[in-house]
Amino acid sequence: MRSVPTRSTLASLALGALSGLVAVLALTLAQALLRLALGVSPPTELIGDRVAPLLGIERFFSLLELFGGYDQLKQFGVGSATLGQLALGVLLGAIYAGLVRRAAGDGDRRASRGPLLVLIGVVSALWVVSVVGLWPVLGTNYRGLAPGPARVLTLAATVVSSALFVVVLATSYRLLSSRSRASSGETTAEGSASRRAVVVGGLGAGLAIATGGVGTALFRRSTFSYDGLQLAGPGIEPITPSERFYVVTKNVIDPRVRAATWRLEIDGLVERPRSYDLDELRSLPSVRQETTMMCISNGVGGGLQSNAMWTGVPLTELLSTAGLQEGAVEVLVTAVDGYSDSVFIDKAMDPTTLVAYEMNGEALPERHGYPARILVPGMFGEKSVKWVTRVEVVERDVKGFYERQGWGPQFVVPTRARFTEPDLSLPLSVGTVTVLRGTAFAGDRGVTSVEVSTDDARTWEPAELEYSSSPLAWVLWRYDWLPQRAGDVPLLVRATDGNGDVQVGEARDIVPQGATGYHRVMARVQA
Ligand SMILES: Nc1nc2c(c(=O)[nH]1)N[C@H]1C(S)=C(S)[C@@H](COP(=O)(O)O)O[C@H]1N2
Ligand SMILES: [Mo]
Repeated sequence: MRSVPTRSTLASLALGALSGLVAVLALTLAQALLRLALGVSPPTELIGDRVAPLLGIERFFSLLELFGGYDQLKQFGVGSATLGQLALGVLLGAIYAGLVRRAAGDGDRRASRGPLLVLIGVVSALWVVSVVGLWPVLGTNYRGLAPGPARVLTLAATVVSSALFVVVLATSYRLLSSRSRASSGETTAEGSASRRAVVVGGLGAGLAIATGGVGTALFRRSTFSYDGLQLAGPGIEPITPSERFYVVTKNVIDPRVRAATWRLEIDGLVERPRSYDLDELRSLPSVRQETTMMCISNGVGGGLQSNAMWTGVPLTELLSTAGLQEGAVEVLVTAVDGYSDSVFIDKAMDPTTLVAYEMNGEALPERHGYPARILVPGMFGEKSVKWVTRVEVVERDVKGFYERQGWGPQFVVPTRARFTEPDLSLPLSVGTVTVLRGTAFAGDRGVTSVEVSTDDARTWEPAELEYSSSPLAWVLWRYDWLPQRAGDVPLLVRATDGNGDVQVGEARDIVPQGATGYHRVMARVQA
């Protein structure tokens, strides 16, 4: 028969739970401080990166829909992992208390080593499970350490914080639960016990406040305020100001790379592997190159695209200096946030593929990859790895972060055009010329012409290219339209690329290779 827990058993379990809470708060605070100061990613954050590529694209998209966006999904991910960690801490505290009570029941107070050993065993087992599970992403470091040292630092941090948890748990539980020695009088014993309770409670409250404070500081640095920033009309400029340039990041908190520790390694199948620091990279002959970028998940008419003037070193120069070996198939590009993507060797050796360190004449902004990013014209933004630290020449096709999720396998930007002005929520008038404007982009093939249809794709009229500068960049077009009848009029736009190919009119989903189809909008025309 199971014994009914006595009140004091429950009291012990409660004290254990409280000790567990104090200990897990100490652990969480340590993790948060390490994240803030040294860019060490805690398991609660790493787990998202470990799981995201495994999700499968459909599941990923249905989760995005379920949570209402990437930001919300990320918040749910870290939030629930953190809550899970807190709950586990509390549970371990209660279990520990139960074990200690059981051991004390056996009479020998010295036997309390047993529970401590069990606690150490359980925490070690959890540590092993998380290290094995998170192994592929342990090389992440948001201050910019190279993957090798980053993995060592992350491992050291998990060892230290696990040990901290055990020590704080055992100590607070001892403080909370120990009766004073037999020699002391009852009142003093209770007095000191409650004093200790106050100390532990105060410690817990202090830790909670400190954790909240550091958590708030981390939240302020999080990407929630800008991830998914779109560039919408009206008033789209030829060169997008860096602050308005669209942003996509997998991270909850983006890297803040220390230029002093940053290195770019060129290795793998090369004769002379080497690494560059930022000064060395900047001292190499550079090019200025206007290039438009677009995310694979940018729907027809969407604003996950922007155009900037980049400065950098052609990757082909670095690869040639290193000397490609026979059998090179791809370069695998890795970044400080654990993100990676691959580029076929021909594209990597194309003189327009850059290691860029300036955007619009200034050092890359942090959110766009400071101190350096890869820029792969003609391919979706996924390939343009930010915060790059390593370019490894490999002999096989390696899948990137999103490719493993199921995107691709083609990442070539299809030709597409869109309307950006006027604001068509406002009505237009019959007989009044309206200036329609928009962008058109054809990867690295250039846009040679843009046409507009005001009769649902029966006839097409040429638009004027107001801005057209480089095959790697978008064009800005305009079309002066004179509405001739009242009612709802569908407007369509299409572009032709530098190969003379008219854009695909057939609508294709965003998943898995990026959307195609005409941007079709409705104008409300009044008499
Ligand atoms: N290291 C790293 N590089 C990255 C990403 C990332 O999350 N981490 N996101 C990619 C995606 S999906 C896109 S569309 C582009 C966006 O670049 P931008 O934010 O500078 O516009 O960066 C790519 N490079
Ligand atoms: Mo993207």
